[in-house]
Amino acid sequence: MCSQLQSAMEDLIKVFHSYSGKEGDKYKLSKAELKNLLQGELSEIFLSASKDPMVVDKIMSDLDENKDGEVEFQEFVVLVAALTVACNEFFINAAPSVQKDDKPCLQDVI
Ligand SMILES: [Ca+2]
Repeated sequence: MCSQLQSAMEDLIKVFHSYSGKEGDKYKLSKAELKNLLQGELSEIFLSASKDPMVVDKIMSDLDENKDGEVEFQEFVVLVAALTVACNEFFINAAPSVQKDDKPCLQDVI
């Protein structure tokens, strides 16, 4: 059986591939695929992305380090890591007052 962290890593890969495999390069996210991933998986955080198409452009250009117009897994995990770090800081700061059934979520961070 996989450890918790290993299955989280596996999930990260699976989620990426389930969106990246829709068109073009199977292992890279096109802008449309990135938009679908943000809306499907991170909608609480990037809710405004659906209203403002420039938000997806901005995230795309921030993530696309090698400027090939697509986001590969390596570039994608940078976003996930940054969000996870922000979330961790929020948990640390909020820890003393947080109730068990009132856990902060990613959308409270941004
Ligand atoms: Ca790229």
